[in-house]
Order: sequence, then structure tokens, then C-alpha cells
Amino acid sequence: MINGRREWFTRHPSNPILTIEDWPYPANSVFNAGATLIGGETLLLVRVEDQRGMSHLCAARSADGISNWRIDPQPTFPADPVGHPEEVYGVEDPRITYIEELGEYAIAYTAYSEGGPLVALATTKDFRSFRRLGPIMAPDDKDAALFPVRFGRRWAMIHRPQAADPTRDAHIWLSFSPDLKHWGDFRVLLRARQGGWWDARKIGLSPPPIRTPEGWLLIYHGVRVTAAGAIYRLGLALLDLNDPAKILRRTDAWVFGPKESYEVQGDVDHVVFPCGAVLLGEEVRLYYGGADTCIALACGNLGEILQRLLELPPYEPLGPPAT
Ligand code: BMA
Repeated sequence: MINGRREWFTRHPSNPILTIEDWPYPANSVFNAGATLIGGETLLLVRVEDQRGMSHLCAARSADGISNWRIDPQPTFPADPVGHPEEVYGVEDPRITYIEELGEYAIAYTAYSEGGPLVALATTKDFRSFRRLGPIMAPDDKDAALFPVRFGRRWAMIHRPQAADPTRDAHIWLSFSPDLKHWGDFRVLLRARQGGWWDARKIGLSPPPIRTPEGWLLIYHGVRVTAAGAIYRLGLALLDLNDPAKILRRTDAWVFGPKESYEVQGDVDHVVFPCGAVLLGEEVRLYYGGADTCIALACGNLGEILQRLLELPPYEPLGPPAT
């Protein structure tokens, strides 16, 4: 209990579970890792920021998902600015979805292009060799992940476009594709709130949507801009299992926010930023970047989370703000 409130996610006592001290080669920071299960192990595809300020991805594997990480001795997925000019300033924030129909993992990641961050896609079977599909959303767009199944005949993806005009709000969008490469039928899925809300003006998907018997569990981040800088916290939504455009529930209060020293102080203070979650039985394991500097783990119970969400009143859509 915190302030009379039951916690949705509990921090692991060995946090932070990975820091730059663990890295086999020099770099600045490790954070915002994608996560998945492969060969009975947990694999994190870690965002590593090098000492020039640009990021690449590096795989870390562990039998228990907490300790004894085996980290690739070199970048696993370095940016390829020659073959893929959209990666000129690096690759960031991967979200991994296992697609059973293809027998492959799809990685939606941010490619930092000359025109700004955009969404790029790659697939892999083993996190050793990768096939790049290239950019799938124009800049600025990030915080993307695929659903693991088709709806009808189409793949679906969540992402977060952002207008160059900073006075415009950044909402979470849903889009569809017949072939994973060509995307369309764009629509706003979840709106940022307004005014003093913790998730006012700018929100984005955190880990990929999690399939549950009650619907798709969405863990998203909201950004509160204060006089001292931004605060990144997390909220939850539940989407209809057959129609992901339909929102069933959304929490009002945030469910997780920066509190511990490794979340409050780092390269970017007051940030919790998960890009990956794995489901081990009923346990939801949330792997998150702390203050853009380290990787930490928080766990929640899926049954309890769903029960608490279903106790909330049905979702009432937020209209566009009155002008
Ligand atoms: C967001 C993303 C994340 C980062 C966060 C806090 O816009 O770029 O990669 O963790 O800001 O700096």
C-alpha cells in the first residue's frame, strides 16, 4: 500500500537489474529495452546509448529474467546509416511482438532520421540475424508496436505521430496493413487528456499490447510537463479483443511513476519508460528504463489488474477539446 492505494506493480528488490556497469563495452547508458521469451529464457533488446549520444540495440539473455544476464559482446542491432539512411542518428526504443503465424518476432523501433524519429520494422527468428523492412511511418512518429494477430485479414499497429507544431497534442493512433509494409486506415485510438491531468497533451504506447481473456491490456505513458521538466508515468487501458479500436476501460490515476532514486535521477530525471513486458503465468513483468540511465523491473498480477480494471466504469470517449 502506498498512500492508502494498492500498488498495481511492485518494484523488484534487485533494481536496477541492469546498468552501464554490466556492459561488456564502453557506452553511456542502457535503458528502454524491448522484452520477450525465447528458448525458455528472457531476452531483453536493450537500447544502448553510446558515448557520441546515438543509440543501438544489444541483446541480453537470462534464465530467470532478473539476474545473470549474458550480454552480447558487441551491438546486436547497430544502426545502418548507409543501407538505411533513416537510421543516421541511431535506433531506439524497440518493442517486440512474437507473430505465431510467421514464426518470427517483429521489432518496431524508432529510427532517428534526418527528418526526425520515425517508426521502422525488422523481423528476426533468433535475435542474431535480422531482416529490415525499413520505415513504416513518416516522421515524427514513435512508440509503436504490432499486435500479434491479424484482425480480419489485416495486421494492426499502435503508434504515436506527433505534429511538428508543439502546440498540437500527441495521441495514440491505430493503423492497419495487409502486408506489414503498407499502413493506412489511420485513426486516433486513445487521446491525451487536457489541463492538469498527469497524461495531458502527450501520451504513447509503452510495451506492446498484452493479450488477456478480457481484452488487450495497454500500458501507456503520459507526460506531465512541469516548471522543472517532464514527468513520465504509466496508465492502463483495456481494448476489445476482437476490435482493438474499441476501448473498454481506462484508468484515471497513473498506476506507476518515478519514485526511487534510479527513476528520479539520471540522464533524464523523473522517467519510467517500459518498452517490454513478459507474461510468466499470471505475473506481468514490466521491464522499464529508469531516468534514461538503467533498466529496472516491476511485477503485477494479471488477474488482479484485470479485476481492478473491470471494476472501473466503462470507458467514455474523450471528444476533441473545445476550442
Ligand atoms: C521519450 C522517448 C524515450 C525517452 C523519454 C524520456 O520521448 O524518446 O526514449 O526515454 O522520452 O527522455
